[in-house]
Amino acid sequence: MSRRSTAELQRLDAAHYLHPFTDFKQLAAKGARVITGAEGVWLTDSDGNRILDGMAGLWCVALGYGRKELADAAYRQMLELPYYNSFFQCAHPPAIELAQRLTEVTPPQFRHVFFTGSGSEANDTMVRLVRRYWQLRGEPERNVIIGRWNGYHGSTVAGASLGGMKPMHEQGGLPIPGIVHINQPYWFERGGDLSPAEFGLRAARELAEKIEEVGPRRVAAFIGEPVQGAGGVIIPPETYWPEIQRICDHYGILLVSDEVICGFGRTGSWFGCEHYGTRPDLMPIAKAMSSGYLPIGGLMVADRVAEVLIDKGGEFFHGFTYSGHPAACAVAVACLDIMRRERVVERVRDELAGYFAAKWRSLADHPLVGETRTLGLLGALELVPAKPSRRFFANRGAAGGACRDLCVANGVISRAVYDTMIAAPPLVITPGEIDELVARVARALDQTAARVAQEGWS
Ligand code: PXG
Repeated sequence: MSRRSTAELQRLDAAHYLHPFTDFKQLAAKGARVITGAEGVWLTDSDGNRILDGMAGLWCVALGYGRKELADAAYRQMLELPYYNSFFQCAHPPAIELAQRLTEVTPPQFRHVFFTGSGSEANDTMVRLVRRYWQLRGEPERNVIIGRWNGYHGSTVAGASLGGMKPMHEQGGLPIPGIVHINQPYWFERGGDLSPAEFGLRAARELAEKIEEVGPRRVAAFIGEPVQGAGGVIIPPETYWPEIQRICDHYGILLVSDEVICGFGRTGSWFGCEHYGTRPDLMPIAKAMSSGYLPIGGLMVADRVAEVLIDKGGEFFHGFTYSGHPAACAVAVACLDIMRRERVVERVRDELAGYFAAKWRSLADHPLVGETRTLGLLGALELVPAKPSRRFFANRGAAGGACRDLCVANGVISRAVYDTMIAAPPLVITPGEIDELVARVARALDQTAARVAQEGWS
């Protein structure tokens, strides 16, 4: 698109462009990394460097870059019908087809979807729909939704409120009323002397305690990511989710499985809830649904909720201009078709997950690495000041930030959540590319260790 030099692009960027989750002044001083192209799992920047995308964009580019079939689907749809809405009793083929395709790949309780433009909008939709559901059930006082500290459910007012990112709350007078939080199932930080299995149960039982504290007749729903993504790839002990399901059933509250990251194969199952055996009533989805090629999200609604809304609901006063955007839907249909045809999810489950786990685990020998964990194609490394210990660095985040920059210098994108390093590559990565990813991260770890020693971080 542009033949401007890197310096010129950086100058214009600093002058005009406010980036998401960014310290504007700091970035303007440093200059943004400008990505100009990509193919497969490889990004190209404006200086011509090739970088292995260990984060699949932002956890979304499941099928990798350069998929002509997805571009063709968008192009064809844009010529045929670039836009029409689904308000006022209209519909169009791509949205209808996508709704039907989604019910084929999601768990059997889901036969309806509400489309949105993003994961945040999916979660806003969830809040409105859950509250409407309980009104219609004759229990309007059931309007409290329980989320988790350090969960992430988006950046809109409701999404950020459902999430448990305290720095986000502090900047915005959040959470909104009617949203409360329990602790996360983060054994590395909070497990103490408990085994992961014991800790998983204890963490889940905080939900029952919170329900009792709020009042069992006031709680509408619980929301959680099967594996917390943005919070640091926090893979809960296997005991956690079954106990959460039991508690939701016991109190009769709705279970919301936020599948924006875990959905569409990331964990080696189609949806994270299937890996953990829960039966959610609602599932926000987005990201890999279109492999990120066009923005789209949605809320899957289970029959027992949909039936109430449909039979008793009347008009639901909610929707977005781009709910079910035709081109985005056409791309998502093509994306799901490729996933099924190429057996992408099965390949993650049967071939790549084990390979990735073994390679990633080899990093546990590094002096800086206190724990490695993986599920499917999600990986995390905990950087620690001393082994064997689950103690964090005193200046939390410095080592992680350094490691992230050194990863890029070594030609691989990783993400640091404080001192947790993360990998979530495209699901089409090859074993050879996994070797390359891990080798590059290993080099970055060596250089980070040198930096830690030099700075005296402990
Ligand atoms: N739910 C979950 C579980 C997410 O991970 C959202 C909802 C919101 O989706 P939208 O499409 O509104 O962004 C997300 C988004 C990161 C990062 O740095 C993670 C997300 C978004 C941006 C950055 O890890 N997740």
